[in-house]
Amino acid sequence: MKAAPDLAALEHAKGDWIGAHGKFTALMKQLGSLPKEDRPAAGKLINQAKAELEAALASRREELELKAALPKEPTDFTLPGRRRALGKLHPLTQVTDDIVRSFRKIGFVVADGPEIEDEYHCFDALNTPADHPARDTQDTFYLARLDGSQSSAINHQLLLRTHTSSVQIRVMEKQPPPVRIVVPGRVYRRDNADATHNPTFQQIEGLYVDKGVSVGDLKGTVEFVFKELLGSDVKIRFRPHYFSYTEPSFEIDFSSSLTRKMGKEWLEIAGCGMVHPQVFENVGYDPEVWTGWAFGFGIERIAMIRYGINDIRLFYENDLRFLRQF
Ligand code: 2NM
Repeated sequence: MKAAPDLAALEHAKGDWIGAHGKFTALMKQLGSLPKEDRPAAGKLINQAKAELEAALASRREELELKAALPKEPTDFTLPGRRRALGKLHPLTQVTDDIVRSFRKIGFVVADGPEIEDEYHCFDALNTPADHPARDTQDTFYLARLDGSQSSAINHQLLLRTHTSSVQIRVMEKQPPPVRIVVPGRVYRRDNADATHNPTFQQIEGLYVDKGVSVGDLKGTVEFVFKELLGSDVKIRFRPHYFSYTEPSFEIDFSSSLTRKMGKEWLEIAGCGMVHPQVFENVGYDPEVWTGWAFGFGIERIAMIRYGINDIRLFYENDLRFLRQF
């Protein structure tokens, strides 16, 4: 047993000695041919020897199993290490980080808030009237009421936020001016997915509140950030628009070598405006004292323009062949 060179040999030896056809079994069978008075002593001896043999078997098995688990060759410590594959950030996270980095350079801080919002912070506080199409159940994911109460003056109906402006309301409710924040985050709309729509997407909105803030500050800031993001040849243009929470409101177009590559001079890229006095009233800021601007844009759209991606759904399919390119 002790001499068995490997586990197979050990098993073989075990069979020779204590298997059904082994030597011990044969010995036990011969007990019957001994005189009756000698049988107990002989049986005891045989069992003792068998127990010793089994102990030897177990200890050799342990040795051999340990040996089998060790590497066959000595370790070569001069071999190059095996590098663990590193993950990386999702392209949308990379673009978000870039946008945030640009805003931080000019004194903005990041604010965060809930994705499950109430109707008040998502719409009412933003001067969006109850009959505004953005509040339509067709466009918004409403959650079932928990308590069925509708008596409160504030509209607590829960929904998935349709924009991150709700976070800006929450920040203004909590802190006095001045405010200089950007709010990146996931938003939800009841859209069917196609090449340019997805029911959830990422947005970044900015808010600047201080005394004497002008449209000139807004345009200068937007131009700085888009030059950082999309190249120093970027030009910005404002077109009049309507948002209920800003007055005046604008849509922002940009033009650069990127837009010309896409066969257009101007591409719509964001919305913005001067914060509506009613919004300031709603959060307890005196609109006679404070002025401010806000803007918002979709992060997927920036990423698509920057990387030449033609289908928004690619960002949400988790196909590594797509994701590894960034
Ligand atoms: C946009 C366009 C224009 C906006 C307004 C506000 C707030 F909270 F100050 F009222 N937050 N974000 C805003 C204004 C967002 O996104 C296209």
